[in-house]
Amino acid sequence: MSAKDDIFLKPQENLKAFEFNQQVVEVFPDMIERSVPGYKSIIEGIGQIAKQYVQENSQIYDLGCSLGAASFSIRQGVSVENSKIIAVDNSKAMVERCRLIQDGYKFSLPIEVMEADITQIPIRKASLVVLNFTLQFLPIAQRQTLLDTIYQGLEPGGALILSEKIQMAQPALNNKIIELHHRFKKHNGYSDMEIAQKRAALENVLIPESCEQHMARFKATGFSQYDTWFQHYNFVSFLAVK
Ligand code: GEK
Repeated sequence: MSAKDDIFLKPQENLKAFEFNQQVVEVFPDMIERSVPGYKSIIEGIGQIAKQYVQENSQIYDLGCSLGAASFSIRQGVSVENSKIIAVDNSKAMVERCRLIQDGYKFSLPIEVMEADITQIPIRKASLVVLNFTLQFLPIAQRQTLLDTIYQGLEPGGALILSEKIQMAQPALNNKIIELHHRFKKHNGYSDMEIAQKRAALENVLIPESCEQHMARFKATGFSQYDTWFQHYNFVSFLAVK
């Protein structure tokens, strides 16, 4: 059990842009579960999808791994020869806590936790790449280049799982879905002020795109098959196969 997320509970006069710092690390599991509809199901699904796509003698990348929940789900279900997970995050606080958690468990699939910017690392011999709610934090201009790098590094038959908060293409419907998401957060114990302050802190930090934009990017990258495998309100997960 992680500590309860109360970061935006009190009114903040000088609201700063959201950062993945030590304060966030301390409450992260609680924060993500109470904020992202379907998070647990997606993590579980990633483990199941991994069983279908992870190959022997390959690498699995968990990009923007935070505390390594997706890696953990994959490690629990997959046992193949000579493969390993490379879990990457550019938040020092996240990486330190992730190492501590992952080192506490022994699975046949080893894990290497790296502190790095996911736009700066090579992707090699990959059978599975996971971007679980990470691409949305990159400037839009860098997103195609990252997908190209991932595609180049994937083995034939390898897969990319991309989970994102999305924006509906039609504004009226988009507003209704945002309202439903806010109700979901309220139901999970966040106050209106917490919801409003978090939203403001994420402005220009988390930049959502539409499903159509993600699909167009998969096509431009060259993926042979791609579609959604999960959606709850404006939270979607895609599977793309090389
Ligand atoms: C999970 N995948 O629990 N390079 C490396 N890491 C980055 C970068 C970057 N350029 N930009 C952001 N991050 C996780 C949840 S959280 C999603 C992912 C959320 C990292 C950032 O430090 C943070 O840990 C993560 O991406 C996003 O399955 O909190 O909404």
